[in-house]
Order: sequence, then structure tokens, then C-alpha cells
Amino acid sequence: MEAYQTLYDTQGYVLIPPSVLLPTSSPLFQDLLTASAHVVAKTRSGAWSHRRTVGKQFPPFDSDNPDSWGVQHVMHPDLGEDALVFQRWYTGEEVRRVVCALMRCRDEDLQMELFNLLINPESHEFALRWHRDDVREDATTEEEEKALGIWTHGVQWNTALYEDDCLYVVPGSHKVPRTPEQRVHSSSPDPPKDPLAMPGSIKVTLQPGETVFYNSNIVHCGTYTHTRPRATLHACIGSTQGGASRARNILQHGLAWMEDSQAFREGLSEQGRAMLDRTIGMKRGVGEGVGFSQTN
Ligand SMILES: O=C(O)CCC(=O)C(=O)O
Ligand SMILES: [Fe+2]
Repeated sequence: MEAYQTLYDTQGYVLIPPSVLLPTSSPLFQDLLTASAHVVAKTRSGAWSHRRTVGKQFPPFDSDNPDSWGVQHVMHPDLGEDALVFQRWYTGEEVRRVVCALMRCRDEDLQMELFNLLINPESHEFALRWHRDDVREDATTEEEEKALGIWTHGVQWNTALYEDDCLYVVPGSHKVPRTPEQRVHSSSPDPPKDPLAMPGSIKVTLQPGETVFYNSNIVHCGTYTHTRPRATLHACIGSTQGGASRARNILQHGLAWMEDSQAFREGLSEQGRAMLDRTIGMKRGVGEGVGFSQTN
């Protein structure tokens, strides 16, 4: 675990093999694959409206385009048995152990955040511009320094169910403001024509069952094609040690259902319920109107 921590701290991301979190031979892998197929079908048919819409890169997502690049809130109780499969893995011991190690926190500090599924659009090519999740593209160097200094109380990860080479990152950029040249590549709302033209960038390729944990304020982007299947579990967990520092990044996705649904609470394990209670505590502490991280 220590080697993973060191890599995560220095690079801003770390690859974790399937054996640690999701062996492809495990029944859980099959269950997650099946549950994913169900929720993708519901999203494509319009039966599930919480989705990431092609044409819209960041929250709030609209419903302008019928095609989707993500399924939102896969633990939502309205998704029935499938939601339970997603919950079981997200709140399970394996995930919690790695998350605690990377954030150097205790199990009692973990707060439930987001769990979504990233999928291939059905009939479009789409891409996200170079960005940091919770820092705007026009932030000054000083603003970037300040934001990056507090961004250690949450981890985000992608676990691939099919081979996935959609994500690009700039290793080390979670700690330092962008260089003038990197700013040129990350200041417009348009996605890059060639992601590798960004100085220092690399493509992250995941095999089925493999995970990349990343600091979501690392400079990163994504390219999506309809020509290959993508079903990648996309989640984050925070630590209560961060106080309200995670609030905007998380609450902008709309998490009232977590607090309001008795069915959701009842479906969770004891550890899951404790994680939920910590999130509700943070939510009540910050009140309404946290706003959005990005303006486009
Ligand atoms: O598609 C990905 O892997 C990255 C998604 C992303 O960067 C985001 O949702 O902000
Ligand atoms: Fe992002």
C-alpha cells in the first residue's frame, strides 16, 4: 500500500491492479457488469433521467441531446437491485482500505460522495476540455496554488469494466499551477484536437478490473467515442477532515435523494450508513447554494 501512497502523492494518480479492488474472475465483477448493462439500457431508453448529456461537459447537466456519456447516481434506490450491487462495492472493505491509505485517514473519517458510470456515447464523438474538477480555467496562479493546497481530503477513481483509454492526465500537476504553455491548452471551452499536445500529458489505459485513483484537481481531460464500449465505474470518497472543502464539488451533482430516501439508508451496510451520516452532516453544515465548479 505504501508504494501506492507514494505514487499517488507524487504523480497525483496511481494505477491499482484488478486483484486489489475488482478481480475479473470474481462474482462481483460479473454482477457489476450486469448492473451496469441494466442502468445503461435505462439511460439510453430515457427511463433513467440522471445522466451526463453529450454536448455538456460539466454539471449542471441538461437534457438537450438524447445521447449520453454517463449515468449519474448509480446507488440511487430507484435503480432497485442494481443500486444494491453498486453500493456493496462502493462501501465494501476493499475500496475503503485503499481510500483510507491514499487519504491517510481512518475508516471513521470516510464520507459518501459520488458514484456514477462513464459510458460510450451511442452515436457521437465527445470530449472534455483540459480541466481541474474544482478550479476554473481562468483561475490565477495564486488562486490555483490556494485551491491545490487544500485538495487532499478526497480521492476519485475510475475502475474499468471494459478496456478504457479515454482519460488523459498531466502527472504532477495536482501540486503546481499550470505553466504559461499549459494555460494556453486549458483556457478555452473547447476540447483539445490532440490531447497529447498538452505539455507533460499522458494517456491512461485501464484493463478490465483495473483502477486509476486520481486527485481530481490534477489537470486532466477525456475523449469519448461511440465505436468502442465503455463502462467505467467513476466514484469519489472524501474525508471529514476536509471540513466543507469538498462541498461544492460534490453537492453540485444534486445529492438531496441521499438524505431524503429512507429506502437508500435501509439498503446500506452499517459502514455505508455511517459514511452517509457524515455526508449529511457536511451538507447541513454548508446549507444551500454551493454553486457549480465550472461555468461552461
Ligand atoms: O471520463 C473520464 O475518465 C474523466 C471524467 C472527468 O474528468 C469529469 O467528469 O470531470
Ligand atoms: Fe474531471
